[in-house]
Amino acid sequence: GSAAWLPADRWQDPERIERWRPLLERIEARMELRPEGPGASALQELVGGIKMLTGLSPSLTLKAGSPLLILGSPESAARSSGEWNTLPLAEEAYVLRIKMADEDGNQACPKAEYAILRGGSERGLLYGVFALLRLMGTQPHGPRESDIAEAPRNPLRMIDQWDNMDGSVERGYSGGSIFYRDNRILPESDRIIGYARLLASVGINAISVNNVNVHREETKLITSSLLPDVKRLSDIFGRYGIRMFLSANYAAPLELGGLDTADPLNEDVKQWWRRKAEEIYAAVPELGGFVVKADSENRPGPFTYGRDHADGANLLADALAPYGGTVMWRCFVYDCHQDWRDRSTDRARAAYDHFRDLDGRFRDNVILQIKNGPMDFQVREPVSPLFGAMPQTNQVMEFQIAQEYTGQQRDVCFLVPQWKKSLDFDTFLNGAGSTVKQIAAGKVHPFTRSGVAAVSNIGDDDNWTGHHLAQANLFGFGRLAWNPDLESDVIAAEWSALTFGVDTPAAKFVEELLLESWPVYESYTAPLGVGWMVQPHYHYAVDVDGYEYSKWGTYHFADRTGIGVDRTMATGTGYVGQYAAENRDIYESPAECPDELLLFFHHVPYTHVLKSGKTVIQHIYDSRFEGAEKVERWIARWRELESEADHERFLHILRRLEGQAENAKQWRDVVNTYFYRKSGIPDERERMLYA
Ligand code: BDP
Repeated sequence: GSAAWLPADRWQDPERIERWRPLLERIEARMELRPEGPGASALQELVGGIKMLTGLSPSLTLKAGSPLLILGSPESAARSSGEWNTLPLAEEAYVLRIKMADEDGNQACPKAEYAILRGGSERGLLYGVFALLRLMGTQPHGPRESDIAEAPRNPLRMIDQWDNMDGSVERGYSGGSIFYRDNRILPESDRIIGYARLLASVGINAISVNNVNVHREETKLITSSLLPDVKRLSDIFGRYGIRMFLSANYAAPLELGGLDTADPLNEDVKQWWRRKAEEIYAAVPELGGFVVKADSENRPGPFTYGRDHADGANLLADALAPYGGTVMWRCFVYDCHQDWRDRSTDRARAAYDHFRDLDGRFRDNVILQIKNGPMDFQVREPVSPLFGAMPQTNQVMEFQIAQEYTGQQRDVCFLVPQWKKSLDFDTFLNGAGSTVKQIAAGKVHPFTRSGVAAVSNIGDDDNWTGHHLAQANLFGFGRLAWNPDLESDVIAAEWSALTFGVDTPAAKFVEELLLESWPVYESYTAPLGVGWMVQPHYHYAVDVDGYEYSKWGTYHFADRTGIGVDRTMATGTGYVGQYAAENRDIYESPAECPDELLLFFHHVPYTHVLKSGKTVIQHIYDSRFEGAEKVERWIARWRELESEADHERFLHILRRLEGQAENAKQWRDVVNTYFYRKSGIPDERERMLYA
């Protein structure tokens, strides 16, 4: 469990070891080795990984030079020439060449001759080492001749912890924090180092280590008493090429500085942040900067002083600029105390309405961090219309790996296909091809900083993520952040092979299950993009009307004739108008709007016929039955694989699946009964007891 997808077990097949052996007995490293640098970690990971998988202990020679590793015969490697050798590499890039011996000789047992790994920097080398270990873990029959050149597509690949200093984790489903306990930062531990390794192994290069809701204790992270510990933490991540950020409290000048205002245009406030930044960077010179949640869900912000969010973000950006720091300013800004008053108060509109017109006013070291959808990490949402709509303002897209609304790591829900749906979405904001992934990569607008960020799903549970299978989401986010073109099935297959052994029946089944899991989760929960039918506050388990009459702006408007939120321009909230014409016209029309988002955009009668040919009401009934049945089938299949996985892991997954089956049945029964009572329309297939 705790090794997750990193090398943990010895290969059982001696032939596999033989095939790799020529590469694994001697390693020549060329670099200026710094004990605390990512180059040292790269060597450690490589040698440790080789030992773990094969039992071999490579002999190591170290020479000066640029980051380069030669595995196997350096004499043969020296003879090799080619692009890999001369290609100029970006800092985080690597090239890996594996050369096989006797290509046309011993086909039955081809052996490797040498491998060369070059990094654009020590970090590039580290990513290359992890890629090589991944190859070793996923190629069942030994090495293959390869020439791989890789560079990450997204400049920023960031993880946000929502950890609190009391040791709890907001929306954490895997135990407590690995970073804090009793309002103190924990000493260096295997967990913290292990986490840095896991993140680096999938190419993550930044992390924010405290909750975006910055309360009293966390506000003190930027004070002299805690900065030495912050530095210690930052050094651990630094060894793995990961830059650390802190979430900052917008009201810090009041809470720490004793000022009576946090007005971003006030000179004393500006001065306070400048001095604070000087103090912080004297202690932690490599700090990435701040993540800020302002004017959202009761957090303080510039609105209090009648200022806008460009004023607020620039205040902090100016303070951090002399040290190269960045402000990640979140756009999750909406009024959580309002009811639906008129069309302008549709919560889905809020981010765009608050930020769009501020384009061009933000400093260069500000990045707007925008949730993937306009609401809040629901099972299905359209892409946020703000993403890409501010050509002169740096942006990152924010995803949630923690399964807050997608089963809380009790139910399986592999989110890679959901994220890909967002990343592949064409916004048309700069003509066709303005996909989210291209915008995030900085290829559509002239962004100086951009990429993707995501809320972490780990805690101090032995297996990191509560549900074993939820590890696949952390792995998958990193892989996608590195290369958004990777297919979901490739990512699922990689993770399953690294976890359950390559080509094993357990790995194959888990791969299938992962790929089915998001559609299955969607099929037994809230239908057709409507969202929010969860228990208030907890967000797990069904409560159809739980949020219907509250002030959170999260409604489904089910009545006796129909359901859904009218967000059209013609008769609804006008939210649809925030999209480029190509998308707007599709969403505006109930006939063209994709089924899966129909109720997000339209209020329709229960008898409305979907593209699938079913009525909305029959779709609701059928899909809830199908989802619950599917989970039962997973359980039956998993039971057959009992001898294929280690017993503890087998049982753990079985128990979780059984819990999921219960949850799915409850959703099915509550949702179906509710809609039968509202609509009075019976199930065509008469599967329900109308008690
Ligand atoms: C919501 C969570 C809440 C977070 C908020 C956020 O329920 O705990 O603080 O998002 O992203 O999904 O700020």
